[in-house]
Amino acid sequence: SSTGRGEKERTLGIIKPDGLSGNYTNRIKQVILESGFEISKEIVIQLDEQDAANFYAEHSSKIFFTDLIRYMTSGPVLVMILEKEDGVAHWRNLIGPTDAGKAKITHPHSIRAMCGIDLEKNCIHGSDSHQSAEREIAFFFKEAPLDEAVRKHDEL
Ligand code: RTP
Ligand code: MG
Repeated sequence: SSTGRGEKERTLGIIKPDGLSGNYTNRIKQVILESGFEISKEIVIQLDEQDAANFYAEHSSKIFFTDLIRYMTSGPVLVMILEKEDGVAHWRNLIGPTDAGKAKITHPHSIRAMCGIDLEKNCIHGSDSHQSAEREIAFFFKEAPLDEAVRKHDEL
């Protein structure tokens, strides 16, 4: 949901290992910028199994979980904070449906249609709600210095 008229909403995007190794980064960023998003932060990182399991904890009981963790740890990922009015909904719309194979038919202009392959290897992630976005942004970009100082002070 939007944060209000004229105000930007943050969301999280991840170019998954297949997107990065397939050299889709520049094309994806072009689509992002042309669609009116600002990329306010970005990092390239290699997730380990624990990171990926924590990030996708909501799927821990699914049959595809083990495959998902293997996929997300198969190489580095590029994590971005994206900002736009009603950013969460616009970003989900821009990446397209989870199954990239189907996206090629039903949403040919989506990012998943451009660089994904199937239900698993869909090349890009998008937060599914405002609340998820804030959790996921904190997961990758802990705004540490102040928070940490406050916590340490509270522990004294
Ligand atoms: P994401 O969280 O990565 O943006 O994807 P999503 O919301 O469209 O889909 P979600 O249900 O959250 O699934 C997370 C990721 O798990 C992989 N997946 N594999 N083999 C399968 O049945 C299956 N289903 C999902 C995909 O990589 C999906 O993006
Ligand atoms: Mg999801």
